[in-house]
Amino acid sequence: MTISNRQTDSIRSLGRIEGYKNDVRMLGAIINQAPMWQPGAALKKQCDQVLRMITDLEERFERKLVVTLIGPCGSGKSTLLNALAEVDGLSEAGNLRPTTRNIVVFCREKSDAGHLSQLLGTENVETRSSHIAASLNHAILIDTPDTDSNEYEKQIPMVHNAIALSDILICVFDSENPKRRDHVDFLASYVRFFGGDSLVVVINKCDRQDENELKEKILPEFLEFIKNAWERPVQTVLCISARRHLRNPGWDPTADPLHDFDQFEALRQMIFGTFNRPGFVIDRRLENAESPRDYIFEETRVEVGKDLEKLEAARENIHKAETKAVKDALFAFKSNNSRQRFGVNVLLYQRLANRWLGPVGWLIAIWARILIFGTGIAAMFRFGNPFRQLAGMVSSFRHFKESRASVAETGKSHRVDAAIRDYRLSISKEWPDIAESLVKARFDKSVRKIKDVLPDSDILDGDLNTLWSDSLDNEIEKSSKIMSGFLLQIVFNLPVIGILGHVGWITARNYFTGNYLSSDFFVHAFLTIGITLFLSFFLFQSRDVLG
Ligand SMILES: Nc1nc2c(ncn2[C@@H]2O[C@H](COP(=O)(O)OP(=O)(O)OP(=O)(O)O)[C@@H](O)[C@H]2O)c(=O)[nH]1
Ligand SMILES: [Mg+2]
Repeated sequence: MTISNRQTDSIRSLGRIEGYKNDVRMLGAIINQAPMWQPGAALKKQCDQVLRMITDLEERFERKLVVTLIGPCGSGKSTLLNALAEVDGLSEAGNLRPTTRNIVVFCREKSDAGHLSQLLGTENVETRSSHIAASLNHAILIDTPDTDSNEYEKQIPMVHNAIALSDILICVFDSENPKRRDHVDFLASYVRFFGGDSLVVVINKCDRQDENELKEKILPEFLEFIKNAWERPVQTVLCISARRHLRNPGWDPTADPLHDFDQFEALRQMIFGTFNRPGFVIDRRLENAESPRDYIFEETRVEVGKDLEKLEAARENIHKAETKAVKDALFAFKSNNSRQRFGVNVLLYQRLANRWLGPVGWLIAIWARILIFGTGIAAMFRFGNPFRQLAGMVSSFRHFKESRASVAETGKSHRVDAAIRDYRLSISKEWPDIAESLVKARFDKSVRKIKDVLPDSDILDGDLNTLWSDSLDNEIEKSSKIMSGFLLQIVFNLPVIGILGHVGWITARNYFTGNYLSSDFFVHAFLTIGITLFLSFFLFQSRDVLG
């Protein structure tokens, strides 16, 4: 693979990692939307942790692969590192516990450990190298202090941080006591983030066990134990004897190795071959970013799954209650219909007055004024009700919107209050049942208090008002447009304009011939024009009634 190929691979991988982060962020946002659902708090916390992990991983994307040895006190981590480095005293190993108090970084260049030292604290990190380290081009190896010694208070946070910065965990267990519950549990919270090839389990000191017992009893039992504790099987398990591969194993004459079965070479190959391969680090990090993402989604799925039936029942209840509440609120709005229709009528004529031209337009403008200033006069002269036409056009929801016209005229309408009251009342009646179903679905008990659940009445009121006024405006605009078509205006204006033209022509012709008309003619003409105009207007209005 050429350098540029690797670079494009790395860019592509970074893009995918960004995508994983986005997935986790979105999941967090969804969980946030249900703050009363109790499992959500823990899930959100884990989402944040996963995000942090992926971000850390992204930041070290260009750095060498970090392979970390981790295990309980005295399991042989330091001995294993020494055996791999081919220098016996590289990391202090021994019988006095704990022997390793710091993070020991085995790497090629001192600078390889710079980033880790910075993040873990320079006083906590020691750097070592040997001639073997020269081959570590793409990986670094870390020995950690144990987490169960009497100095654990200082060491545990250090190990936590080291794990968070690792790409591969090599968990070292002591074959003499592999089923160490405390340690397996300590690791359980991490291993779920290290999937597939990122997790290697090593059983050390196998030389102390009878070969058959090791293969037929100790190993299978351990695998079963760890599968249960970590809730999944481990892909790679190797039985080794680290001490055997020291320059000077220094066996006690009474404690020679009991057999030769040893998978140390496979482990060595894995670390210096596979892990150290260029390109491996990119694939590994990509997968290491994917596993926590998958983990948190799976975890959420499991948690939601536990409550799914109850949540669906609650949703059904809420839907029913809401439909009923809206109906009740609508009913409150529909009362006192004539007033609200009048409000709409006023608004509609104002729009029509703007749109209509010609004599009929003038009359519409006058009519709009009359509607606004004299309710009494308007009632007397009312020929038809254009609103009826409007009323047929939209569904009952529009009655909400219509009422806004009266609301606008009279300020804050008592009808809005009534609707909100009825809405609340209706929901309150159903709430105990809904709340019970939610509590069963692990919602916080405070969900029973309806006050905390329904929006504040000012907000509800504001929302409804805006909704109605917007829809009403829209509706009136639409109707006024339909009622002001160009052809329509010509048809209704034509009779008056025709007569006006005719009267004008007669008047002008007689004027020029010196034959002056009597005032009777003008009174007559004026009345004809007036009557025609009123008739047109009447037809215009009744068109809506009939149409
Ligand atoms: N028989 C046998 N003993 C081993 C083997 N590996 C390590 N030991 C011994 O186990 C003891 C502890 O080894 P260390 O390497 O110090 O263990 P550690 O896990 O680094 O211990 P801490 O740093 O204290 O957590 C030492 O006396 C080692 O010689 C092995 O493969 N076989
Ligand atoms: Mg050690």
